[in-house]
Amino acid sequence: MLNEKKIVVVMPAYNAEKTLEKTYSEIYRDIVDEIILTDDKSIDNTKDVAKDLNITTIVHKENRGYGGNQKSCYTAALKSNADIVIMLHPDYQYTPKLIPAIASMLAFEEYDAVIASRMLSNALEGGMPLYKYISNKFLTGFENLFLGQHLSEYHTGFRGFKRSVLENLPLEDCDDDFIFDNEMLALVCYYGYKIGEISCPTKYFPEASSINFGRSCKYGLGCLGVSIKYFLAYTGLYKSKIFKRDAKKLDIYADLPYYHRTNN
Ligand SMILES: Nc1nc2c(ncn2[C@@H]2O[C@H](COP(=O)(O)OP(=O)(O)O)[C@@H](O)[C@H]2O)c(=O)[nH]1
Ligand SMILES: [Mg+2]
Repeated sequence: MLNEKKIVVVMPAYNAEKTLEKTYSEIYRDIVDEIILTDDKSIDNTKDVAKDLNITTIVHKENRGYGGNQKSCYTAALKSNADIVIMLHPDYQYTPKLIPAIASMLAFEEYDAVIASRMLSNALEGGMPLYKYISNKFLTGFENLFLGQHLSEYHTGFRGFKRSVLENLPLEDCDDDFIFDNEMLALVCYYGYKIGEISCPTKYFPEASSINFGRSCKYGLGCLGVSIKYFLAYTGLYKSKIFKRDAKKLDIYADLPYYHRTNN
């Protein structure tokens, strides 16, 4: 708890058995009330490593993709009565030691959403491939222009949200693949929530980065599309699916395939 707010860390996992324990061991438990991992039908033993660590574990029956996995993360966190939800990748790419910093920005109500930015830190020194660095800079410039923001990046996988953001955004209608992250941030802006940033060291090593050049290109093009759709919706010219008034929110009453539950 922090400022009487329940803090829940969610981890969207896919083949994270090698890095999960190390990531988990660096989570500062004094303020984190619960940790939830959603396993998107990994082909390794992620779910049992999570269970052995006594992490609340959900295992998808089918592989849904990174966005689909996050939908389960946030639904589970809302079901657990989280006030503050922090997404941390279990691939040990982002340092868990900054969870208290992110949590305090949200728990003391200064911000509605927080992103931990690699671009304010050591992205290249941390081993981010040059093509990803350049694309990140380009996409960030493009998105800032179309979304009217001043963010240092839109592509980090280390983020925190207040409960109300997860309840109000139409996340169910967002994509099930990687572009989910970008759609979600665009919606955060569209709904007028306040976004804070902190700098965050990052590390690139084989287990922490599996996305290849082809998938990165697809993601990059998707980001350009999200910015343009945002702009069209904002100016009232055309509202695409996620920007429509009746776009679907997460269903907090949905049944989730729990594999292991902690008692807290
Ligand atoms: N659900 C799902 N998640 C995936 C898949 N591939 C990667 N991920 C997750 O997506 C996140 C980002 O992928 P990663 O390979 O680490 O990308 P990078 O760090 O941006 O180079 C990680 O938390 C992975 O566990 C997939 O096919 N399905
Ligand atoms: Mg990674």
